[in-house]
Amino acid sequence: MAKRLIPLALALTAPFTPAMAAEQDPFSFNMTQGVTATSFDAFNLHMLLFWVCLIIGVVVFGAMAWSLVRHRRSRGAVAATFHESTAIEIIWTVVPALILIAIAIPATMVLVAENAQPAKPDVIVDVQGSQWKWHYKYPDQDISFFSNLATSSRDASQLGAKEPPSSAPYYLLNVDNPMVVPVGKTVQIRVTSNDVIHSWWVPQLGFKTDAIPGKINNMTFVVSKPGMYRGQCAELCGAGHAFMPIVVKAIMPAAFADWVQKEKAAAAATKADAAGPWDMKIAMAQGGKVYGSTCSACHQANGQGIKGTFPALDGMKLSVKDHIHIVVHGSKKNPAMQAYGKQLSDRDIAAVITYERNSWNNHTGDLITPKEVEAAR
Ligand code: HEC
Ligand SMILES: [Cu+2]
Repeated sequence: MAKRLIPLALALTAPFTPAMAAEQDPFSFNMTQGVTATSFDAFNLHMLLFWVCLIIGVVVFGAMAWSLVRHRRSRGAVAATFHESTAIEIIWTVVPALILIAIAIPATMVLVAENAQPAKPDVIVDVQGSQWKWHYKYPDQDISFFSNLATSSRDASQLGAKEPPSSAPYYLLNVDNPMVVPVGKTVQIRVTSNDVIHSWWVPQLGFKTDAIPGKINNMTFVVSKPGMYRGQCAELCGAGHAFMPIVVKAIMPAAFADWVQKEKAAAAATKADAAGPWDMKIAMAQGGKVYGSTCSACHQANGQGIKGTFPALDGMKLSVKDHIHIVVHGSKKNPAMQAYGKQLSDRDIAAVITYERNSWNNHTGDLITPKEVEAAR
């Protein structure tokens, strides 16, 4: 018995050895300390309460064990027969009440501190949840982009019972475009939703913020060290709930400034491209990308859809006109098929429709132009 207990005891103490405290440690049973003041506060509160609970446990179980041993029958103990003790009733009501009040004070202080909003944050990010991706907009920097589940995770999620391949690290926790924030700066996020309730949750930042249609929830944080911090939507929001992870990439302010410049240049390049040449090859390449990030969650990479839920696009008989219409304006019958006119550019829509009409067993040869899409808006 003792022999078996030793490895168990070692396993239990292992998480407390410094070597094991490393990030992403699967044997670390404690909650993350995180990288923001909020998460530090939450962690310290958690440890304080942990010790309070431990002491209460030791006192209660100690008293029980002592009584059992002390008043055992072999010692000739005779049970007392008294009923009702006002003194005891008062003690076991008042003492826990005092403990609860004592706990409530630091807990409330953490909650209040967490919700304090600074007058002037360094960076503002508008976060919008939608089925099933996040949209990030930096109003002051004039940057905005969608953050979709990474294609490697998307493809691996379609393997059925097979293990995801090693080419899909951070399976279901990786995105194509992470939210980027500067380390050491005050970042305010303003969270809302485009459809149903989502919740923006990154454990290492120390909070969850609900994304509610028609309402904006603010949250402020300062990330203390560079890194990739991963989270997920934390409000059940439909079939793709597990497929809208969150990745926050925290980088030094100088690198952040570079990133802002790069994003701006890329946006300008896309704008310039919009006037550039348009042919089957360009449309298919761009369409494949848009399809992989935006459409394959439902219609699947192989165009087969999911029987009874999302229609197959492989072998579809849609006219060009109807095809453009449903992608731009969405489906009245089934809101899962959103109006992508609001989310994608004319070029992206023309590309993805061209891609759908010329992939799998579809060989229509139709090349849709951005002009046709614009006309259908
Ligand atoms: C959230 C799930 C979802 C996503 C993402 C999605 N669709 Fe759909 N799509 C649907 C559903 C559901 C329908 C069926 C609508 C109906 O019954 O009216 C549909 C229908 C369609 C149809 C009509 C098929 C037919 O044969 O009538 C086309 C074309 C289509 N989608 C293209 C796209 C494109 C292009 C994208 C990406 C830009 C996309 N879809 C993304 C759910 C989705
Ligand atoms: Cu969600």
